[in-house]
This record gives sequence, C-alpha cells and structure tokens, in this order.
Amino acid sequence: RRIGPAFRTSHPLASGPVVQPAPTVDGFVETFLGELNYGQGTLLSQSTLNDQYLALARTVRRYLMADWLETGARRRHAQQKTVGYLSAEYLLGRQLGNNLLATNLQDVAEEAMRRCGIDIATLRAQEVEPGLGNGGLGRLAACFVDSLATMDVPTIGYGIRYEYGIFRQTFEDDRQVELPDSWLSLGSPWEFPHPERQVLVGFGGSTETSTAADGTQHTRWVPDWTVLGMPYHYMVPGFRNGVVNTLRLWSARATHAFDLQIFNAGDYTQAVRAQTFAENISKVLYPEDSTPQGKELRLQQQYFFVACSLHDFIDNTLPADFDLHRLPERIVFQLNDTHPVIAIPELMRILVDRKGFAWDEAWEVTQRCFAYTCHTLLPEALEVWSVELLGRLLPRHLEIIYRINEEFLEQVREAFPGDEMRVRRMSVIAEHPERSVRMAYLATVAGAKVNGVAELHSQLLRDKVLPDFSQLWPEKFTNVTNGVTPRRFVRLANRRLSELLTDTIGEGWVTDLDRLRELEPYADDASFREEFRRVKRENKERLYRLLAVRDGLRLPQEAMLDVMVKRLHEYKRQTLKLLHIVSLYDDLVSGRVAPEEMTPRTVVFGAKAAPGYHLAKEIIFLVNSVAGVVNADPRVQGLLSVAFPANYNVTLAEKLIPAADLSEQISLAGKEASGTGNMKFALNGALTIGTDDGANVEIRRLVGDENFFLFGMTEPEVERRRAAGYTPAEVYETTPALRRTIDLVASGHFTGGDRQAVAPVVDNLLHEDAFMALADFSSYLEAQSRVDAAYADPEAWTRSAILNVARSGFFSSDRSMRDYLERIWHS
Ligand code: B1H
Repeated sequence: RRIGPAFRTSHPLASGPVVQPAPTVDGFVETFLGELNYGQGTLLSQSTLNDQYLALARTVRRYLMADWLETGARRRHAQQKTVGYLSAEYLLGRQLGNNLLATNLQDVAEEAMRRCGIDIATLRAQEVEPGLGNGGLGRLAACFVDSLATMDVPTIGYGIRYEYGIFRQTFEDDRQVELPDSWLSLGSPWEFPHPERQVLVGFGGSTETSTAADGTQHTRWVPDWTVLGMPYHYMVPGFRNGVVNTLRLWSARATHAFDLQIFNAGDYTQAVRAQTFAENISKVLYPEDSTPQGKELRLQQQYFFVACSLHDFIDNTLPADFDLHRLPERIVFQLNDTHPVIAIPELMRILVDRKGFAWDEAWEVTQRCFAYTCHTLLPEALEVWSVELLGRLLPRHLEIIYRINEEFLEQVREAFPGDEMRVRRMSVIAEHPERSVRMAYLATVAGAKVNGVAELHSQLLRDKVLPDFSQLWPEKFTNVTNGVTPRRFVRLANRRLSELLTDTIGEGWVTDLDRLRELEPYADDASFREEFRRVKRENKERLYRLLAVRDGLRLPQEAMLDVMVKRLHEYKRQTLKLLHIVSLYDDLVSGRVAPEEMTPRTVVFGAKAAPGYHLAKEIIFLVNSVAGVVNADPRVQGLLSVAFPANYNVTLAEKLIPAADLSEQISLAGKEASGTGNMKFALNGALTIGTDDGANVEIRRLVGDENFFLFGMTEPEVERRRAAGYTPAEVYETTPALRRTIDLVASGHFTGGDRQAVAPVVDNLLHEDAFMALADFSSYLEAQSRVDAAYADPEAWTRSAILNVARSGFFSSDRSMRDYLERIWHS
C-alpha cells in the first residue's frame, strides 16, 4: 500500500547527498539553536529544560540522518540477506548518550552546550528511557541490534511501540506500588512515524474454502475486525562506522472503515469506543517477566506486531517483482522466545492463501525463514495458547497449525513406528489440562535452528525441555551464549575505566573486546592497580552522589559494594541474599563478631516484581524492612548498610554496575538460562559470587576459579536432592546459624514486632522453598566469608578484578552476533 509515486524533480539536492551539519562546536550550536527556534518554537532565553533536551536530541538526530539514509539506500541496492529480529521487547535505555557516543560528538556537544550556558549533564538527565521490556530478554534484543549495526549486518528490529513501558516502581510503607510509565508524554525526539507505511491487520471472523474447476481447494480468512499498524522508526547507529540500521516498532490505530461504519449508524460514542479498543493493542507492556499469563490482549499484541512486520518486509521492503520462492535468501526471522512464534502460521497463510503457493512449497520456504531462541527452562514460562482463544482470534492460523502438526506427527510415526506415547508427547497440540498450542514446539518444528542462551542452558534445553526433538533432529540444536554491548555498558557507563583501558591498550577494545586480554600483564603492575582502584572509588562516589539526590540515601564511601540487581523472582533467590544480611547483622549485634573483624559492606538491591506476583512483593517488603532497621541501628553504622533504590532500570544500571565490587548471581542451579547482568559486572571489574548456573559457568571458566566465588549445589545435585525429597524445615532444624537468622526475621524484629507481616516469606521458606535457598545457605555463607577475607587484601582483590575485565571479552554481544551469523543465519 504505497501511497503515490515518489516525488520527482531535477533539483540537484533531491536525491542526496543529505547535507550534514558541520561536526564542529559552531556547527553544533547553530543547529541546536535552529532546533530550539524552529523545532520547539522558543528562544534559548525562554526555553525550558525540556525544550533544550528536545532540541539537543533533534540536533544529534540530524548528524545521524545522512548515514541513516545512506545505509538504507545501500541496503536496498545490495539486496543482501537481512536479519529480521522479531522481539516483543526492546529495553533500549536512554538514547542521547549512546547516539552522541556513536557519532563521536560527545566533546563537541558538551562544549556547544557550555557556550549556550547549559550543563549537558542536566539535559541528559531529562531523558525518560524507553522501557519497552521487562528485563534480560528485552535488554538482550537492544544489545543485539547495537552489535549488528556496529558490524554492518543488514538488520531490521521489529517490535511494539508500547505507549506505556515497564511500570515505574515506587515504595509506600516499604511495599511496591506501580505507577504508569508515560515515557512519551514530554515528546519523543528519537522516533519517526511513517503513516504512509501503515499496515492493515485482521482479527476474528472465519475461514471460507472454495473448490476451483480443477478440483484444487483455496482457503481464505475473512476477519471480522481490523486495526492499522503504524510504524515508528528508530535509528540504531553503529559505533562510528557510518552505519545506521532501523528499529521498526508498531503502534495500533483504529481503521477508518471500522469506525465509519459505526459513525454512519449514528452512534458517535460507540465509534469512539471502537477506536479505544483498537488502540489498546499497543497500549501497555505486560509486566510479567518469565510467567506469561495467557491473556487475550497479549495474543493480540503478538499477532499484531508479527503480522505488521511480515507484511512490511514482504510487500513493502522486497522489490515488487521478487520471487518469494527465494525468500530465505533475503530474510531470516529470529524469534526472540516464543512471543513472536505466531509468525510461522502467518507466513504460511501469506504464501498459501495470498500468494498461491502449494502447501509443501510454502512449508519448504517457511522452515528456512525462521530460527528460534529459547530463553528459559521454567515450565511455567513455556507459552501455550488455548485452542479456544486461538480459534476465536485467528481461525485460519489455528487450521494451519493443525495441519503443520498432522504432517509433523506423521514424520514422528515414520521415525518411531508404534510409539504413540512419543507422538502424544511431541504433539504441538496439548490435550491437558485444556486443549492448547505449545508455542515452543511449534517453533522447534518450523525453525531451521533452535538455540539456548548459554552452554549449560542449551544442554538442559536438549536434555530436559525438548529431549524428543533433539533426538529426532540433533543437528537443529545449537548454543549461542548471550553477550552485552561494550559500547553502552563499558564505554558509555564507565568513562573512567574506558579512559584507563584506552590509555593502556589503545581504543580498539570498544569493537574488539577480546583485546581486553592485553590487560592481563597489568594485573601485576602496582601503579596500574592503584589507577584501577581510583576508577572504582570515583565511580562509587558518583553513585552515592546520585543515590543521595535520587533516593535520599546516605552510604559510607569505604565499604565493599555488594550489588544484586535483576527482576524479583524466587528462583533468583533475593531471599538468600537477605538471609546473609540478617546473619551478618545478627553476628554484629549479638557480639559473635567484633566490629574490627567485620569487612564493612554496603548491599544494594534493585528489583521490580510482577504486579500480580504476591510472594515477590512480600520479599520486596521484607528487604525494605530489614534495610530500615539495619540502617538505623548505631551498632552496625559504617559496617553494614542496605539500600534498595526504587525503580531499577537501564539508566540506574549504568551507574550501579561500574561502582560494584561484588556481583550477586545466586540463582538455583539449572534455573537461570543465562543472565547478562553477570557479564556486565565482570566487564566492569566486579568479582562474582555465584552458583554453577547459566553463563556463570562460562564466566568462571574464563576468569579462573581463583577469581570467582563459587557456591551451592550443581544442577545434577539439585535434581538428586529433589528426588530424595527436600524438606526445608529439616535444614532449618539442623543448621544453627540458619535457625538464628530465620528466627530473628520471624520474631518481627524488622517489622516493629509484627510477625504476621513476615509470615508469607518465612512460611514459604520453611515449608516450601521451591528454589532451595535453605539448602544452599551454609555454602553461601561460607563463600561470603571467603569474599570478606579476599576484600581485606586490596592488592589481591584488585588483581582479581583486573583479571575479570581482561578475561571477559568473550561476553561482547559482537561475539554473540558472530556466533548467530555462523551457526544460524548463514546456515
Ligand atoms: C528471560 C524471559 C521472559 N527468559 C516471558 N524468559 C516474558 C519470558 O513477558 N513475558 O511473558 C518476558 C521475559 N526472560 C531471560 O532472558 C532469562 O531469564 C535470562 O536468564 C536471560 O539472560 C535473558 C536473555 O536471554
């Protein structure tokens, strides 16, 4: 649905090159003032901070525009294979700093603002980050598109432009309260709406099958309602390489046809309501991390963005005469978890119903166009959609899924004759407790490749989650260990460390992180260690200044900074960390440990709980309660402090991680698919205390046992323990230190004597403890005393911290992208 022919003229500037503003302070000032005057309609002397921020953002945008247009033209011309990254979440973080970094305009912009009498830091602080994701999965997508741009890989990131991102967390009486994240309300200078590229998406209705004269059947879906998808484009700049890729996020609009009908019937209010209904689809991000709720609106979101994206690529991106039999030569859609898996029957529908492909031909093409990344092992996180709901919302897609399944099960029967149990186990359609579609199975059947996100996870995926499939198709399964972008999480977040690195080994590390290896010899250089400690200290000072202003927190400068930031989930075991804090506190106040024997610590938590996850919210309450009592107790002043700044997000992560000494990665073995925070901490010179889980396994192997604090059961030990019948009360009874700790919490000591208030967490630990925090308690405390002893020797600690940095180059998302290219996208 292209609207009108492109405007044609013989004017010499009509087809470029785009005139870029001069990359000088003068050029920047001039462009900035122009944006302020003509874009914001104000004068510098009368402008608000928000005016100035918007003008600054639009100025930076101008410097990227020529490269964006050029990259687009180059891509159209070259007609290379494109990566279509399909993700319901992109946790981007603030854009201004990243885009200044990418264009190498940081110093120019700073000086230009100074000339205008503006402190650029104040403007940076104005930006509300686009929080269009829950946690690791969404942030991973943002790291991946950054790396793909830096590596000049043709990529379109497809997703949803939620009007409200992840909720803003506040605490009231120590309890989490959620507020809407209206991130768009003060203007959104980084996005470009493209109404001319809107796409129509159908829902509901029924299917009709007709038989042609030659006997062939043709099926057609007749939806009974439609919405429009409006794309908003975001720039994804590579690091100083002239490449700017596109992130295309879809926003739902009501169709004219839809409300006209009702308007004509004279029902104005009903028509307006219809508009609201349509626009609800992209209204809000579902805040459940790892536990999808199976809500109808969520399925609508998933189909909405996937239908828009496929249509956009096939009908509006490929040349009009493109032969779709060759589609796999031009696109590979990477499915970021099961959220976009409905794209599989959608592509079949497009090819068979709309483009006239025979079923087998379409299936051949479809299987080569998709690959699936699984991000979990938790059974409750494996998405299923009830057949009832799918049939009502997407009747044609349900038919297609049934047929895919029928043909797949035939294949299983051929490979394993007489094994009907196996056929039932492998069916894409589950029969109990309710007939439903297993989206991970559908993705595995249709995808060319299936990958997990860390070595251990990929192995458990093959052995535990999809064993029948890996037996049938061993070559389909592979691993790509996650990574993080060194641009945002080192170069931007840790400017001091970056300068030290560049002064020492040159600046190549920013795009070739393996070069951090060259740092290894400096671990033995006393003056380098001194510099490294200065960087840490300054980062801590910066963090504490921020936390004082942001959260009214006052923290001691000297203590070890021990950080646990991630979503609140039982399997991640924030309660285990809490038990450690309480036991340290108890040791001090009871005199079991003398003040001078204690290694001073400040523990910082950051975590959002899904709003409906009651136990997680009780854990937040307990952490805040303990923090209140510990921080107010003069007996532990300067020795133990606990901070829980509200609303942990990417922006806060960028301040916290560079300051941390100790990184807490303490999930029950076999539960954390990978973790990516763990990588960011190691790269910024924190040591990890962690279980043998997810990417911790690989971090420990790379940095060396002596530079990592390992504790807890291994995954097979967890399995054996569970099989033997795990009773947490028994551990409590037989472990005196644990008993004292839990008793102190249960007594109401931290809740003003209120025992009821702590009962949900305490009872759960004693009688359920699904993630075996009590079983790992002793091992964890023993590892923490090793941490204390190690921290007491600053030279040895710094040496380990430097080696963590030097040996973590593997965790660049650039390496992850090379692995995807090699193992998945080029195969
Ligand atoms: C991860 C999710 C997730 N795994 C469902 N699964 C969601 C599942 O909205 N939902 O319904 C949202 C998110 N997120 C995380 O992915 C893993 O827990 C981490 O271990 C991993 O590092 C990250 C990136 O692979």
